[in-house]
Amino acid sequence: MLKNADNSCDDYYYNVNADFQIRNKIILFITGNFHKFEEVRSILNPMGITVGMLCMKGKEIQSDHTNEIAENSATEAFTRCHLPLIVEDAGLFIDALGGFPGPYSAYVYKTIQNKGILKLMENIQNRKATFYATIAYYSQKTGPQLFEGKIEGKITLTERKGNDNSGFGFDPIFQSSQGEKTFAEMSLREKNSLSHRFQAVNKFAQWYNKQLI
Ligand code: ITT
Repeated sequence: MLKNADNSCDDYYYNVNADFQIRNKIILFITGNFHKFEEVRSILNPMGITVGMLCMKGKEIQSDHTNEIAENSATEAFTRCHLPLIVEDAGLFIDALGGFPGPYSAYVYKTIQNKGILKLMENIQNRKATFYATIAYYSQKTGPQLFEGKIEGKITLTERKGNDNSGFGFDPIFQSSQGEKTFAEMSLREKNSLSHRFQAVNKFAQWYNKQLI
């Protein structure tokens, strides 16, 4: 990569490279979560969009809404790598807990994990929960573009995983209202046909493919 002495790159270089990337439908997905990358990749590939993972964690702002967090992260990432990119912010919002863990999902999963959530939900009858996801795309040409997805469901009474131990994060305790299986009991294909991530990524792909015509 051509770099200046201060480690920045010329706009000219970035613009040429960004055009090349756009023409060839290659987008960077800025994430530190390989499971999210795998899901996004397997949704986008059949739609003719190639995505590469770039693990470049920036500062994440505090907000109650995935849109604001995703837009801010995409804008921040673009100022650093100047290439067409997406970021995704997702979270599990539990009705009876006032939307918790919501924007704190990553931290809560790392600390109290699924067992901690089930403990908090002990003796609670209302188990309604919603997964939200926002995909934020950013390129020089378009600026930030947001695409939302959500899926309603409930928190199960116990953790439930499939035989192949698939799923990640809260998948073993989330059962969508569209079926009996938890996300972790579904194959990747099944989860990708209805998840919050699928809804957001699919909206993005429909929009993105129209931009290129
Ligand atoms: P990034 O680097 O992309 O930010 P992250 O793991 O921090 O990765 P998010 O902030 O988008 O991702 O999501 C927060 C947490 O919510 C994530 O770490 C998971 O524990 C959980 N989560 C998100 N999507 C999920 C899904 O489809 N199934 C289960 N858990 C999910």
